[in-house]
Amino acid sequence: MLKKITTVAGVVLLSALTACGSGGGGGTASSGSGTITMGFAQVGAESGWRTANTKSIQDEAKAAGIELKFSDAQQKQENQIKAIRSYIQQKVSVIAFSPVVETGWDTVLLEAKRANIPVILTDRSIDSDDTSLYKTFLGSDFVEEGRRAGDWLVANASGPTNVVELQGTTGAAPAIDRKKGFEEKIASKPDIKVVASQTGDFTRSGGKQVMEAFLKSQPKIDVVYAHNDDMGLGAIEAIKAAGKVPGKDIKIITVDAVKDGMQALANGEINFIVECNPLLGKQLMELAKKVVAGEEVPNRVVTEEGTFTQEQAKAALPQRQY
Ligand code: GZL
Repeated sequence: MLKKITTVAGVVLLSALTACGSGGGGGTASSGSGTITMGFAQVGAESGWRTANTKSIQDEAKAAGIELKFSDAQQKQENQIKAIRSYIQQKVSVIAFSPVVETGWDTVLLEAKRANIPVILTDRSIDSDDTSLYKTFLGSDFVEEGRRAGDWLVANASGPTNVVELQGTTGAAPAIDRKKGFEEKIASKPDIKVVASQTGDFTRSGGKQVMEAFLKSQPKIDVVYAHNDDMGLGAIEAIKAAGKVPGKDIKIITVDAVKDGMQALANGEINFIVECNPLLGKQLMELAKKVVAGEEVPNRVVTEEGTFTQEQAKAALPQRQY
């Protein structure tokens, strides 16, 4: 009995000591075997882009030998904050997350800082005056993505052009910035007007519901500008149900370039896609190793991405990873 209890106690004690021994004060905490542990708080699983982003992070953590603790917040900020607090308590080596919205992070990130656990922002950034709360931000330039969408429309619109906009999640950096970049560019052509703009929350169902309402309320719609492919694909369903031809009667511009979006582009139902690269995993793990080792990293790491026309989509589809 004693041996058994000792063994059990021994195991508990050993694992506790291992955890405590390596985790004292966080920061360089690891699983005890020198392995880096990363706590990742993901936004959710709202879109094809997010699915590809999650796979990239999980695959690249494995490839890098980083022990990944992963959570899905179902697009709720309070769930991301809970996950970050849990990672702090577990004394992970590093925390990474994609902030679902730009604001409301200072308190929990201060807790991570006081626990000496470095934080990396990935995909989306935060709007905070205190840039000491995170080591770096790895992700796209969403304003530039909006500009690219606006540039295409300015080059391809003729005469009065009514645009309806399907915005991403309210308060999210990509929604705020893609709107900003697009408006900056179409301002050069007063004939182009955004006659309606509403959030579809980056989901296919959200895009479909909002587009159904726009089709009922707007006498003339020439273009849909959707902040991601999934909302654009939902809009296609609504446009077809209204007896119109997507890509012809109503032109569609989206952002992401995930496989379903690229297929619709190749089929002529979408007219132009601005790429937003979700494959951030490899860069994230390289940054994490540097940050845990106390090495300097750039404040900002911008991902490479392009744009696609219908012809370019046909050529690119066979090689697309996501
Ligand atoms: C952009 C990312 C956005 C995608 C959407 O980096 O945050 O969130 O464009 C996703 O598809 O839902």
